Amino acid sequence: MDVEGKPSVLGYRMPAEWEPHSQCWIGWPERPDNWRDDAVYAQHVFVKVASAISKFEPVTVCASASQWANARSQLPKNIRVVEMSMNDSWFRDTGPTFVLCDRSSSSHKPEHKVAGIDWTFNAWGGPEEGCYQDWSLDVLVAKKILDIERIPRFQHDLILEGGSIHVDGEGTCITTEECLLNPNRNPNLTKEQIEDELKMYLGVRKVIWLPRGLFGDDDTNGHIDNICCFVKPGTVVLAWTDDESDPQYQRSVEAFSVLSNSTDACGRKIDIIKLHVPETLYITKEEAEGIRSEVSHDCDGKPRPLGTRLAASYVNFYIANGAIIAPAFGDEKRDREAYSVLTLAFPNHDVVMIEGAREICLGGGNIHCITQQQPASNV
Ligand code: KQY
Repeated sequence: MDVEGKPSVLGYRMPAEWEPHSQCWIGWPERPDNWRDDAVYAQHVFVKVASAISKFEPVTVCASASQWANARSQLPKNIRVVEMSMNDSWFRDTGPTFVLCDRSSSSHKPEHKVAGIDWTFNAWGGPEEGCYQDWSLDVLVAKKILDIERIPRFQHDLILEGGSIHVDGEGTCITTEECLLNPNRNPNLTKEQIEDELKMYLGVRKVIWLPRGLFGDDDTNGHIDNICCFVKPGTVVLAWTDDESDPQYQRSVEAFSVLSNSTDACGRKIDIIKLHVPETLYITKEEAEGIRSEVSHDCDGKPRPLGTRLAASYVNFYIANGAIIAPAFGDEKRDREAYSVLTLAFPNHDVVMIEGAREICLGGGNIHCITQQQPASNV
């Protein structure tokens, strides 16, 4: 059911990811021009991610009609598998951004405490610059999820993906100029107009703009969820490198400088925890050869040639109820360091590192990008 009006005016706000969830939504990967070897390796890692999350909160995995039986057979019984068509499986970006109305002071008491924003999706940049040409099924994902759950939907014409925003639940949003001001998203809107929409829809009072996202995150034009995220109000983790010769260095320094000169919506200075990126990873010959677009021309996915640097970052983790589900890249030193940094940053959460997350990275994102939390309504 569609709702008229702006979420914040009706008392809704986007909760922080660490607030309680009723479940997590994940799509099932299958397109052979994005996921190598007909997605078999990606599917194994999606199973690991879904299984890890399901130890902490309910998980629903959505799979196409032709993949439903395969997904069902690979996923543990405690995970619900529902049939849903899609062009690819990035539910952070195609799923709804859930909002919650929990303010006891709100004069407006909506019938539903949880609602969802259905942003407009153009496959990360439209026909010229996006990741594929046909996203007609992706644009229905948010609506289908909200329908399944009988949750009201706010439709928005703004082109925006969930991976391009992070909130602290207390009025602050962080995003990147590289993505949200990219002419391939909303060329007719000014920065101020985009900021106003974020305020009205997410219920935030302040937007902090980092200039750029992670080096090499070209699929998304620098989503925030690969470079920086809140771990609690007033504190962020920031993807970092000590290697001054790495093009990532300037990006991290730039972001550090903006954050350290910013205050959040409550007037707090921002504490920054550095989270070093893994050793630089590149697409191998074997991996490139397994991607269908590299061997035939009947697929419309963005090419992923041998030698391309992967946009690998530990910041792309999911905050489940009581756990952090984070990528491990097989870099022993940095994986261990990431585990320690995240354990200190989230003292009340278990940290679960998912081996083999490189497979998700090969598709252009990571664990945060493939998950979408639904907030609990009984709070
Ligand atoms: O970063 C994300 N939120 C999604 C990555 C999508 C990549 C598409 N190939």
